[in-house]
Amino acid sequence: MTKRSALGDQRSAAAPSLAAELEERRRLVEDALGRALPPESAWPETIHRAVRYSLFAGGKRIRPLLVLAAGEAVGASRDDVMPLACAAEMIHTYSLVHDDLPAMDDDDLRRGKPTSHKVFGEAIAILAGDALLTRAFAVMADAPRDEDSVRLGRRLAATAILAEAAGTTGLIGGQVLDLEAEGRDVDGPTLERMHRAKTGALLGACVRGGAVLGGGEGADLERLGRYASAIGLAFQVVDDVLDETGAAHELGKTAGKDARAGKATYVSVHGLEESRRMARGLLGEAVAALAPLGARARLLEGLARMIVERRA
Ligand code: GRG
Repeated sequence: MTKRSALGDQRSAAAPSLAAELEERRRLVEDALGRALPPESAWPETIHRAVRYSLFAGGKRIRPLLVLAAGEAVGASRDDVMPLACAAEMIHTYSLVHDDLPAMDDDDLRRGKPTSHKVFGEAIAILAGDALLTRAFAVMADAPRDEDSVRLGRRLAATAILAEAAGTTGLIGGQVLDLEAEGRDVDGPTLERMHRAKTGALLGACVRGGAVLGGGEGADLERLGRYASAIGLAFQVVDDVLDETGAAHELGKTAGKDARAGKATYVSVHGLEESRRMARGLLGEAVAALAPLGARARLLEGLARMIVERRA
């Protein structure tokens, strides 16, 4: 069977060397996430099993990779930005666990596995989401004893960026808009606002937060902010395209669910081809914003292409 990307072509998402570099960083993230959480055997075992079940269910780790790539773009070491990489993935996973609950999107399948509430029950799934959100900020606050005031300041600034993205003007606000939009006609600007808050805010925070935590300054931060804004929206446009065109076994979640639920998506509002055109346009904006950074932004550029050309 021929596999097609979200843009409808057969390009591979990442060149082999880039794919290997991303894979190396992904492994570092897996290790760091493993260390950032209590083991399954820690009391109370049930909650730690539930947290690890969702966090290690096979996510693509796009958000941590964006943090590491943003750090590299401003010359930071991986260790400098790893706390934010882990915290962002924990917040992302919490949002998926809660989004899948019967009171929200009511989904049975996530990352190719039964959802948390299907395995552990609703109460534990709610608490697992809460635990991930709480742990994320504990990880950000866990500064080495000898951390100097400049680094502490960066840590605080990155934490504020993350908190804002997770809060009522970001993830939560977008989810509220999404719930309120169900069964209603939604226009293009409202849909864009919803997507930017629900999905774009956290992705953007990974880039901007990674740059700030890594010591980026001035024009670099402004350029990375423009990149973050473009890929944040592009991610959800592509998700809408994949929901229309993808298969459940490729997506690891229920395909076509938004369309069946009568939810407004980029495809329902703008059509499939226009949505693909918009995704390409946003990719172009993201790549253009990176141009002055040269080779330092190579990974960020690769991730932008991966986001727009992905199949799941
Ligand atoms: C419950 C506070 C709260 C918010 C929920 C993020 C979200 C808001 C809902 C999740 C469902 C959804 C459609 C999210 C949009 C973002 C998205 C496409 C998430 C999937 O991200 P991937 O593809 O997933 O990076 P993996 O599993 O690879 O990490």
